[in-house]
Amino acid sequence: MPISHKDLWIKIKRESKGKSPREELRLLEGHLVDWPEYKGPYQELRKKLERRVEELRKVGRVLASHSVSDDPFSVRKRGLAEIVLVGLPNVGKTSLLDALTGANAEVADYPYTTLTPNVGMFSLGGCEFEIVDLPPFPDGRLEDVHYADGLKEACLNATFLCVVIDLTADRELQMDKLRAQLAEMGADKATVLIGTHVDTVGPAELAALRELGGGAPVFGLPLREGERRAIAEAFCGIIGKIIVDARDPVLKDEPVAYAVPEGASVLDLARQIHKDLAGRARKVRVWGASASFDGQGVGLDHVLSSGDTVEILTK
Ligand SMILES: Nc1nc2c(ncn2[C@@H]2O[C@H](COP(=O)(O)OP(=O)(O)OP(=O)(O)O)[C@@H](O)[C@H]2O)c(=O)[nH]1
Ligand SMILES: [Mg+2]
Repeated sequence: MPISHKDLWIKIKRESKGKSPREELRLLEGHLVDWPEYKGPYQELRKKLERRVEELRKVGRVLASHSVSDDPFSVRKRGLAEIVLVGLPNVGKTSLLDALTGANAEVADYPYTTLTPNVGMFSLGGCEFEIVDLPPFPDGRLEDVHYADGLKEACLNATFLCVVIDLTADRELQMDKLRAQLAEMGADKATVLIGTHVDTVGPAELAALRELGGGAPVFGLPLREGERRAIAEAFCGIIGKIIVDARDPVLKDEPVAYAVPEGASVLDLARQIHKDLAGRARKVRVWGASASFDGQGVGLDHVLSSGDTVEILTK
């Protein structure tokens, strides 16, 4: 009785788990040599494996031959901060990138899906952060993967790290493995924690992740309503900024979020919105924590708080 294509796929996935890309390439090449002659779904599966093998070979070539200028791990910084996603294989790093940035990077129930960094911009109004989805940290030791130098380069260059933990697996073990490898690199940076698979395990597991975070902000995937904003606020907190909303008092349309330095005044915000706005401002009204009451009239020197909404009237 031949093995069904489904069982064959499960077997290959199980064998690939935790393997480095080089080991996985060897494994898949071996399977393709012995591939059954059956048609239909076996042929589909074969095509899938061939695509994967081609990708693994390409990455091997790129990494073997890269020069400083085309190093895929050397990412040009854009936006307010460059944040790298760090996690063990198959925990949901690329899913997080896609959810935050709308990128359409490949997500698969397969370890080492990502072999070179995927980059996207996470935007919230006028606040933009660069998110770099890295290939996985290995389950074992850093030197087990051929791209260890790239991981180190990306982590050392990043503004800070976002550690991604699969809540269906052992949280503590994942944290220990990642911390050990980050310490080995000397990448002792501020972090935000993201627990994935909250839809499977429930919010209590996410709350338990807080105990491991040592005070780091913690969020979950799938993202909940309003979580993009909360994540952007946490990112801003790490770089000493707050998010305030500016609303056009004439159009009364949706407010636009801006990141301003902590302690910034209305004047600072006005300059950020438009270089001429501060000079033309006639009246300012504020809603939120810095206002004594909703819609309080304030001067340009009024110091803003996180989450304030500001209207700057020019006539
Ligand atoms: N239900 C559920 N599935 C998720 C979640 N996050 C990720 N997944 C699934 O987990 C699998 C792995 O997700 P990826 O985003 O590719 O994981 P990764 O960490 O980028 O994987 P590598 O690049 O291989 O290290 C995919 O099948 C995803 O659909 C989640 O929050 N909930
Ligand atoms: Mg990935």
